[in-house]
Amino acid sequence: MHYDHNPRFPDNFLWGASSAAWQVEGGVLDGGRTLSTIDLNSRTKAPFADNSIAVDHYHRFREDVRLMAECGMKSYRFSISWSRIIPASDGVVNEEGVAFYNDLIDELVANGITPIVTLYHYDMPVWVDEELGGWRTRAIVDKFAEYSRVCLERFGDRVKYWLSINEQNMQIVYGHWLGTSKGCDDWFRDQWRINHIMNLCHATAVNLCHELVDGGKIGPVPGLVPIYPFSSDPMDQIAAMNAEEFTEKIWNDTYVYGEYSDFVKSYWERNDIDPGIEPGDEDLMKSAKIDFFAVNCYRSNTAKWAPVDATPQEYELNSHGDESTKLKFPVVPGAYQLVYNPFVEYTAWDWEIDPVSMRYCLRYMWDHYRLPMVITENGMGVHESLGADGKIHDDYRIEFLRNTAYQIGLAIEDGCEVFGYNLWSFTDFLSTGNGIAKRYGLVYVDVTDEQLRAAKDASELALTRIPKDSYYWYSNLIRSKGQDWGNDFARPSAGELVETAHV
Ligand code: BGP
Repeated sequence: MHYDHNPRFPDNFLWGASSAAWQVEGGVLDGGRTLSTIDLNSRTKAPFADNSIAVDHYHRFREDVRLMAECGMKSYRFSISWSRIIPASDGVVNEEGVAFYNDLIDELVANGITPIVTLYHYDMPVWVDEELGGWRTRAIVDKFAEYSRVCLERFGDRVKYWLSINEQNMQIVYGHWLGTSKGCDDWFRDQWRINHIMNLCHATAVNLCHELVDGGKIGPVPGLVPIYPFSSDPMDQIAAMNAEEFTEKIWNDTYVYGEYSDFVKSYWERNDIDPGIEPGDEDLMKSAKIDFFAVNCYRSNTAKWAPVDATPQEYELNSHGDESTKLKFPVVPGAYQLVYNPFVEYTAWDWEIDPVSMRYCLRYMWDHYRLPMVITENGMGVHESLGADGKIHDDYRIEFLRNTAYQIGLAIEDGCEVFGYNLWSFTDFLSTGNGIAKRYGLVYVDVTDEQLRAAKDASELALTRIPKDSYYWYSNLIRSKGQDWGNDFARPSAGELVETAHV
């Protein structure tokens, strides 16, 4: 579709930014918190810093919220650290942890910023893993319910948008990278049991939210990477559909329909996989009606047919953002292989720079599920350091974000219901695997992985916040309600810019 006007965003559109507790907070043992498995995982990622200090949002959240308010932000999506709320298996609620999130939420609300809260963003308490077996046993379902209940009861008077589990699909697809496969000896089969237990936790949280939070709405947060077929060869189309099923559609279908699709059931049968479904499970899953989808979408993938006799290859991420760790695309014989897309450019981490994928993703999700959507992650991770003038002139990020925001606007014009854009991220903080070397922020945090590793605690570091050019650009876009795209706005890749784009 071509439109002869700039896209229009709803008046109450939630322009914001996003984070996760374990990546931004630091203070991993402060205020009664105990360690989570991802804290331990992050300690194995040298030369990158672990998350002990992160960017010290735990102590500096008031400064961060002030900067958000000055930017004009309308929402902030963050996660709660389970081990800050319930630090041990005795189940006793840590009032200091509750107080921290109460203060953060109050500060946001006082500044007119809507909180959007994730219950689980990769940070499993060590006690849940060691004493209960983590996601590996059904014992976690009750514990997750107890934890969710505390969050919903204590914060639900002010928090109306809740997110259950961040990127459940990615936690299964990248089980080794994200640590979900810990303790499993047959990941090929075990992943489906773990996934089922996650579905039960998700469903329980959905029902609890509806029961406990007056006006509360809740949704899952799939990590979506739209899949394009490499060519018009019919087998490339089937390969794209296969890749889509195995990386995201299986999860989205289950959230919406509360039952597993025929596609995945047939796959389990052929591969002798028992996902551990017990009587009553599908009733629980069916009863949990989600209100919206939270969408994490950064990029696209391209799929090609992989013959049955192709050599299998596991996904290997480019984890350093340089030539030393070139990415290896997965090859799944008889299903699909992912390949480079000649039509898009790539970041130093080999992520596709493809703003149009956001419009595709929103259209796809709307056509399949007809549920409102809020974007909870999207952004560009790059190596950055302060210039001679002490600033960051990140025109590359501005170009990426505005082309993406424009595509969101086009998707809204196309008829999709989208109520917010929470980009990743507000300040720089630790990337999932790359410390602070991979920066996404609108606000630079003046620290390196080396300094973070050398410091004993946050008080030794200045961790100065310096707004980048993208911060001011975003502020203008928000204040103009999505009309001021900047004077040097270039034609977006979908080619649908019209004269009035220059405000
Ligand atoms: C998403 C995760 C985030 C975040 C982001 C960027 O999948 O939900 O936690 O890390 O990806 O990824 P990375 O930090 O690896 O660049």
